[in-house]
Amino acid sequence: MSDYQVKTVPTKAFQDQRPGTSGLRKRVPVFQQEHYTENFIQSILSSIPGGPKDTTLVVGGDGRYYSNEVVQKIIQLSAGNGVKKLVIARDIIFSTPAISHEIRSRKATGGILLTASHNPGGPKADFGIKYNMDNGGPAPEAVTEAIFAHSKELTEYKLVDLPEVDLSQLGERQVGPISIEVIDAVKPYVAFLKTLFDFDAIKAYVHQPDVSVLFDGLSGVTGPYARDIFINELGLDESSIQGCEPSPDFNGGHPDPNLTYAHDLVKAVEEKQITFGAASDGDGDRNMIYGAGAFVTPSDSVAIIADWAESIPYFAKGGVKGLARSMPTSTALDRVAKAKGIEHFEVPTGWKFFGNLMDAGRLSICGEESFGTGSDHVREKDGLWAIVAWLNILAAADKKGIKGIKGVLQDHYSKYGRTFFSRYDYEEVDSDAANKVIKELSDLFASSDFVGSSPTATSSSTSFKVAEVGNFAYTDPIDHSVSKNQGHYVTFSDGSRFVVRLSGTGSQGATIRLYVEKYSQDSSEYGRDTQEGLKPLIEVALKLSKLVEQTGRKEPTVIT
Ligand code: VG1
Ligand code: CO
Repeated sequence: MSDYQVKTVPTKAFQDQRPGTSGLRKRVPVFQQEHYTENFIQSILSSIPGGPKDTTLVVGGDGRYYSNEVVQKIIQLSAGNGVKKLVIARDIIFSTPAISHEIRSRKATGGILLTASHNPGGPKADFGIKYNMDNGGPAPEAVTEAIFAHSKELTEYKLVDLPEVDLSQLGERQVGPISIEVIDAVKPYVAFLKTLFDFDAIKAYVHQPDVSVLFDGLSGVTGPYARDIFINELGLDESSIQGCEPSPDFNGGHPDPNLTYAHDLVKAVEEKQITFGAASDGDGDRNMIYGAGAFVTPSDSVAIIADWAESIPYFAKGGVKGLARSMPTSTALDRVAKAKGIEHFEVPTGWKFFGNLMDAGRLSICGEESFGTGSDHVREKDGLWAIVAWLNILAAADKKGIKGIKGVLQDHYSKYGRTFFSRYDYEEVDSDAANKVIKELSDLFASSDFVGSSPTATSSSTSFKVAEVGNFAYTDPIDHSVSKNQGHYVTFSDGSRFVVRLSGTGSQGATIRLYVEKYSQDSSEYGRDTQEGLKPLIEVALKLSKLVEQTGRKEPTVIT
């Protein structure tokens, strides 16, 4: 050890390293500034509860541009801070849920995840760094705030100068004072999935003559995982996967599985009338389920998985302890929870809020409207898990004569009614204008006669009576920590509502998200187009927030 000198490097603190909804996300040139990345890694290491000394950390990411440079820095800084061992994925390709699983199964101290998720990659695009705890889940606010506080004040960081480590070779080696183990990050995760689901039933289902499958990895991290699942395990042929070669810039695409960015998948599914289409995002924690003529909204997806949980061996065995959704996610899940008499929770946006409930044994299945669905098998949302869960459900439904995605959706609506849901994103809006939109709503909520008033959508002269308003705050039922300012909501007397909040994952300017929801038990509406059904509500939301006036944006950037 004495051969390796720990070097103390003087630095100047940056003031903009506050982790957002899911880690620190900035443009690559920001991370490339001298000391910038080192400072943030040092802040993470210094904020590990109990300190960095003698810890084991799992490291990997979606393989986006600049990943190798950052991993080499992590190795040197970890060595400088007394970390005992780093477990790194071969070529860094490690999906977010698979990292979560690896941390848990190894009982590691935590993990450093290199991803900006669904944001584009490349020299001018986004990079991201996130810390996960020993439960495999994203660091809670107390820890991310400690990282931020540290980053604002640090004056030096510690490293050991080491030669570049070759991350293409499997195996464990000693590099100076630190042990580096390069692992196959795919096999253990796929083996784990096989213990959760009924792969025999899924295999029989996907090989039926009238069933076809197409998965799109959007050139993100899930490619090798999907190949193992769909080709090796389920025995499907090459034509059932696309976009499965991870690329540092996602092949110039936007690795976000929604109707806008996964257009290649949507097009292929419609053209070839594929029964089951699916996609996941850059780091593999999001999913989209889309069959010919049948799109599953993420809000419906989590409700349906909860409703069919008994067909999934993991839940059939362990039971469903509780259900949860993020606040803007539609209330479809709540209706399943009520019907089944299961405890359910509404938490702020971001997966970190589900972890405590899972650790306390009170939550099994949860989801977010942003194409995030998952369970307590890990502590991250899990794209491939959701996709395999759907295949498991379709196999079970098929045996009951309920055919395909459309059949499962119709069956669900006839049991529970239909929740129409849509999100409008206004990306890279001027920050001042975005703040004015929020201020507009705050002022409106403070006025004494707003609750009880009936704003009208002029185009259809539909009016909605305001029943309740607020800025969502959450008290964690387990550790009683309070998270305030989590989104402005207006609920109307017919149960419909809208929510406005600012994104915490953007890297430039501000992104305003507008979420609208309407519930219907009128079966003549079940087949209706979502945007049509929500039109009057959207009009009212835009009017009340003065969004168009304040931002100059007539149309959103993305509608999901
Ligand atoms: C968005 C989504 C949120 C999700 C987060 C991270 O956050 O709305 O539901 O948990 O992204 O997902 P925000 O603050 O931009 O609305 V991922 O796949 O980017 O890790
Ligand atoms: Co993601």
